[in-house]
Amino acid sequence: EWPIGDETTWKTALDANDVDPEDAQGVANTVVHHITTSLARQAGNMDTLAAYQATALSVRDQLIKRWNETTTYHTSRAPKRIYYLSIEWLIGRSLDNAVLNLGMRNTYEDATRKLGFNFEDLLNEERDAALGNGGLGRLAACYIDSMATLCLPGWGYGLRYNYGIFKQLLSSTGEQLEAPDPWLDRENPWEIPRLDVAYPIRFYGHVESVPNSDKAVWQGGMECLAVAYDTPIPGYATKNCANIRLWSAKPVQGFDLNSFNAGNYEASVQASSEVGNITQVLYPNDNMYAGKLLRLQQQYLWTSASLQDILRRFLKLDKPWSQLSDFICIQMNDTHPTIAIAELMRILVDEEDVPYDQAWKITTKVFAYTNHTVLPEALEKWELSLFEKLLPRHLQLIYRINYEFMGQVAKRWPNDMDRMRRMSIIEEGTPKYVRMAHLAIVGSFKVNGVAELHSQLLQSTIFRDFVEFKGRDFFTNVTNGITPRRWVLQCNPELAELVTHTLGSDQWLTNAQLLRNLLPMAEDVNFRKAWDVIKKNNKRRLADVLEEELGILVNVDSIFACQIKRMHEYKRQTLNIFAIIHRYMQIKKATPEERKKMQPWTFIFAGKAAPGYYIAKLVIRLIVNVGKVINNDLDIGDLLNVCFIPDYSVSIAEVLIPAADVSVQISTAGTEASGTSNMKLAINGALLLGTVDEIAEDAGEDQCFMFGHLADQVQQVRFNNSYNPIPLDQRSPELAEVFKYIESGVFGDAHIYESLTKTVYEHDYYLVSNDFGSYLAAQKLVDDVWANRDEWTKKAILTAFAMGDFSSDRSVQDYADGIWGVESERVPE
Ligand code: 4GP
Repeated sequence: EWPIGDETTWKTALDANDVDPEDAQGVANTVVHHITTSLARQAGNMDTLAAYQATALSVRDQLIKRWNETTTYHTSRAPKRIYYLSIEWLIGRSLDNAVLNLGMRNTYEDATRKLGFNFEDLLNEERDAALGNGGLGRLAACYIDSMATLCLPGWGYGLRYNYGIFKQLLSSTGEQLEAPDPWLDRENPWEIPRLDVAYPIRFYGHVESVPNSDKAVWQGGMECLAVAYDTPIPGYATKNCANIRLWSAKPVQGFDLNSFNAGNYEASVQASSEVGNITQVLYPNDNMYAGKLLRLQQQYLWTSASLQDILRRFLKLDKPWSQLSDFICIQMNDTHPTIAIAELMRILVDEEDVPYDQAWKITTKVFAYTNHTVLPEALEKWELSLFEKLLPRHLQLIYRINYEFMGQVAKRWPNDMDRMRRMSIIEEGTPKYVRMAHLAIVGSFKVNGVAELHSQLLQSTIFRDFVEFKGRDFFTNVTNGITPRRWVLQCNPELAELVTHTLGSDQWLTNAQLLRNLLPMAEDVNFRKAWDVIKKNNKRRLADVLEEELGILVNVDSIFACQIKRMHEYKRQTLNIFAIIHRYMQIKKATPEERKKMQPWTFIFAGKAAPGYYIAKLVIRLIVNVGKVINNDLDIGDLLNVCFIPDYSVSIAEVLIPAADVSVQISTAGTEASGTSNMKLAINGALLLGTVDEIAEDAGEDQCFMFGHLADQVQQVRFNNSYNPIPLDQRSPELAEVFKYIESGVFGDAHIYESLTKTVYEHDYYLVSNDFGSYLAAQKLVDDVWANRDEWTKKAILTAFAMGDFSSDRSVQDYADGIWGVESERVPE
């Protein structure tokens, strides 16, 4: 039955909004409508920015329509839903991706051309949504794309930072400078403010227990609101549209006089700006936790608001709490949302009158936790006193959770104090800490790592005690993946076209395993020619950018070797730049005859260093200064170039990745949980030069250049480096030579780099010297294969088309089947 008003009027009006996806005039109408109304501009007074904005708004209309249909459909079906909680969403640009997923790319291109604009120019007006640091945040973005495409009923939840990851600038001496990224300044056409969807959030205050019950009353302190902003995410080849709901902190409407200092206007205004601070900026650390109060405020605001929202939806179903896990699953992307476990307990016990034991049963069926790193410096632990101040009730609940948990451990292993100390959620000592990973494990029904090796290492190292306690089945692996829509179709349209044409359909975009059918094409001369043309075009496009942005002229016939990722000691950009210096020294020494036999290389780096990470910033400085010397040395011709592209972003990656010949993945074995740039590079035909990597199995070892110590050797070598050190010139004579060269001042004042070389001279925790020789040898093998270009192309093709397993559709389906227990709910056509 029609709910309100006249049905015919409504339906006619709704139909009038429909646009035929093939109708360029219809699309142009909607764009012009936004130009003249939403933007209040005249047709004669237009620039590309305004044209981009109007086009984006027109696309957004399409998304909202699908979003509404999806929501209505899912509400009517009431399926189990999956909620993906991620404190980072590294989305990048949305326009191109949206029109591709809607199947309207050509129509929009046509329509905007007819209106006098070049679609590519409009795409370049868009600012990246850079609400993430690196792998973890980009993974979330790929996963929501796959959730939409697989038609899973699910949403993402995150924070709407006013400032995303900082903009990276380089000083004239090669130092990283950080500038804010006010990405919302131009307004964000992709978000829909939901000022009506807002939840109260409390911080600080005090707790009063309720006699003879598990309950307590938490009151006082500071109250604010979390307000929702929605970003619709269209699936590919489906009407389904998912959502990322981002929370923004706002003062309580009309000022709650208690929490905003009644009678003191100035203080209350200040309190409100403090509240605004909470969602001001993304913490710029990757694989590293910082322990700041504001970060804990962010985590609580986000998880509490998300839970309130999730439970409101559940309560509408009118089901008992005992059925909560039949209707919702919450996937925690790392430990950042772990406070949600205590928050759900608080809501159930304190507000919903559920007895503690029952509440715990309910809670532990809802959460699953993904770990993304074994690096100890990345494991979150909150100083207990800070935690207690901000979230006193949650700490009480965590004590109780820990008490019950320790009781179970003690029962199983009586008198094993050491084990209890290791496993406790509370780390004893001065000061004390709350260990979030332990809480996440104790409160979840499943824990997973993100690659085979990583998941094994988790179980044999940092979570070993928990494997003994929970059993092996409790831990699992879900290997990461990337979306082929953005990382092939959008960034490499010529390759996508070749694949679709050769396969006779575009189904590989939703079933990436079909790429395997193209493996035999490696033997087809014409296919290889077509492949080479595409790679060359992509390299030219990148070379143009390098010339324009950096003033560096590169040889497009050289090997483009890309190491594009956050700057981190464990990722060993050091190994790469030291090897480049070594290569440079070899070229300088070589006779003209010898030089003729050498292969030309262009090394490309991009990545940000955390602002407080001194050594990582020093590595950038070295790379830039080595580049200056090498790129300006006319003597070596075009045998070698080194480029550091500043301000790495998703949209820069989209230009870099299709142009790469070699994918540099050289972290110390066992330290990189999974890596995802490796997957994007491989599927675009870059050969893997690396230490251990799961993709080598699928690509075939023959296609890859592997080197270095293996994960199970690292501990021993590391121990020797520290306790039985041999001098560097014996460990690696080549590296010792490189260091001498740096110390001679070729790349600027030598002592600038002392603290960097010292890390290798002394403990060499990351095995740079131990792997240096074999890295050089692996590069030599690359040289040899490059000399036979046909063989190279074959390997590239065999690599790319073996990557079907690394589609995020596969990963997300694995989660859905193995952990979430949710099923596809496709909106009917
Ligand atoms: C990253 C891991 O370092 C990377 O190997 C993995 O591919 C990615 O997560 C997604 O799973 N971890 C982080 C972090 O970004 O901050 O821990």
